[in-house]
Amino acid sequence: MPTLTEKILKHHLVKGEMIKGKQIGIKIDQTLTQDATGTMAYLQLEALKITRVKTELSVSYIDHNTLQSGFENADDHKYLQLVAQKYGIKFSRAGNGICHQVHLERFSAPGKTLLGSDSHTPTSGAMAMIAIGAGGLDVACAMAGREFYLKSPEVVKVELLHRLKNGVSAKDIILEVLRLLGVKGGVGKVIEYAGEGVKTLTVPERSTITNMGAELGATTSIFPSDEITLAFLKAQGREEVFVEISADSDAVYDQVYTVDLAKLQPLAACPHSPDNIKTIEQLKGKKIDQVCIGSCTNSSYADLMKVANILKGKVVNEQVSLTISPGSRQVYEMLARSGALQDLISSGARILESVCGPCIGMGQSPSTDAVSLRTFNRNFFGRSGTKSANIYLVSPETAAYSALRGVISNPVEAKVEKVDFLREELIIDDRMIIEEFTPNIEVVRGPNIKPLPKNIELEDVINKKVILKVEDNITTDHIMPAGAKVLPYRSNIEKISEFVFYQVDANFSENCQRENGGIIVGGENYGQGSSREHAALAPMYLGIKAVIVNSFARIHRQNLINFGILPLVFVNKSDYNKITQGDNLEIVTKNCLLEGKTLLAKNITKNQEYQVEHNLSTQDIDIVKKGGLLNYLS
Ligand code: MIC
Ligand code: SF4
Repeated sequence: MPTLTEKILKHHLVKGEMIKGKQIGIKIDQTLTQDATGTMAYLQLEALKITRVKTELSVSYIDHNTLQSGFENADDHKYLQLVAQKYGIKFSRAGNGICHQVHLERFSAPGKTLLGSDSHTPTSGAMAMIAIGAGGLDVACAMAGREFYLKSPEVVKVELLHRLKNGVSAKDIILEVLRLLGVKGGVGKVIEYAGEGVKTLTVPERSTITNMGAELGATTSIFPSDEITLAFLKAQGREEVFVEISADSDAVYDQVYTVDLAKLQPLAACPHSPDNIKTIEQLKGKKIDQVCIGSCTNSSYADLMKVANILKGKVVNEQVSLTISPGSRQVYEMLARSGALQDLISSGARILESVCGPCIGMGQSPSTDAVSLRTFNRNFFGRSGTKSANIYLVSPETAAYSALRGVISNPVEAKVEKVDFLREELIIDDRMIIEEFTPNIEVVRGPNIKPLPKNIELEDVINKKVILKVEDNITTDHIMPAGAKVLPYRSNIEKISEFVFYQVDANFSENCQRENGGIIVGGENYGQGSSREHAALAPMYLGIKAVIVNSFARIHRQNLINFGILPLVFVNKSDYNKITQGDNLEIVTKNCLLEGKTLLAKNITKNQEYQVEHNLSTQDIDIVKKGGLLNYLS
């Protein structure tokens, strides 16, 4: 009867019972971090005072901050390399590839659990893993051997029928699922793929789907392991980790959706949300200025070979700038060996490093009002670095074909033949992954790596101004933007806090300092997107005590708890409309913050009262009361 998700969770269950919606603690087998979230995660690991990581495998990747115009990133990388060596963590050097792509290729293993300080960690769900994104502190705790807490999820089945037509790709499948479920349709759920269509998809194709399941707000997404999984592992020289694992044939799901692959057509997510889906036929002919191919969603060897086949012998349209970022060094080398790199270069494509690059706003910000087609997973407002730009998320085929024509074009018309890339022998070379354990090594911190800020215990009465009121679907890119200007300060909370909400309200940080903190009020799905705990840590530093919204995204809510900020939800959603920015709110927590009980938020300015619920477990209440998880554990 169990689903695949239930099988793996049950096998790893160490705390609680698997009752939907109730908190459970699971054992984490593997962790991953990347450099933009990693410095904080490892500063936190150091505070946990262990001598060696207790997981089966932990990997630290350098892939986000690699454009260096100052010393900050270089210092971070040095720190990360030393700290990895001190605690016995594998270290994937800059240039080796994007964490999710490399992890999928070199470390993913069916039936295992993976926790990563990056929201796209579910990429490895393509290999039948329960792979979950979380804040750095949760990942640090997992490395220290602590179980990871989550709400026992609902399981949604997406049944895939038939096979894709030429020119239609895995990206179109996940865009269709996003059209069906929306950006908050996956909250509290795991999305399990099943059906005859599964066998028609290779592991990299499956990983495009599980990767972008993050945009559904899902806890994770997962495919069963089968002969396709085994073939991938064999090609990677790692067949010894294979186990066959899938849902029972009579498994019971909370919801079921069906996608007929044969009927799918190329799709695009239009500005500024991954669920704003239109068909390419509807958008056809729209002039474009830029095309970016890559990111952890679509940068596999198979993806880039499809791109090379489309570009071969042609030149990119003169009005378009095309960049390509291979997902890993393996992909890059394979492109070179096969000769496809030559085709890409000849076409005028600008080949970038094997890193996140433009996806996180590190370079390639589009020109004013530009239309940019990207094979990435997020087109949130301002994320590209240009507020007036319009970003469309598409498949590699659509991106490449459109780059040639200068307008959005339907790749079905390109008539590119399907190629079976698994038949080629892959280049396997792990020399860019360092594995050392030197417990006595001195860990050097550059001047931009500041000590962790500490929170105080929760006050008995929170009496603060609503310092900011925002609408639905606020992303962590709104709260704590990334990009070339801000990313170098990920290890310096005092400095990075100057940028909190600055695209929404340029005075936010100053206002917090003047008012000695405050309360934030928001709508639905507050905190969607990235796992960056800086979106909780920096507001904590600025004195934010509570966030009251109509609903939260999972990772951000947990990050708020981890840093001692009360996450509250309006019992009556319409109360959101009654509050004005600047109102004074009072919330009594002493003797009132109890499991299963609601709290009262009094609007002193307007003489109103609102019921708010916290949905915190007893453990989470203790964590918030102490001012966060690190205080709780020490
Ligand atoms: C992202 O895609 O938004 C990021 C950058 O990878 C983040 C992590 C971060 O902010 O460092 C994520 O997805 O969690
Ligand atoms: Fe990197 Fe973009 Fe993937 Fe985030 S979504 S890990 S920034 S490639």
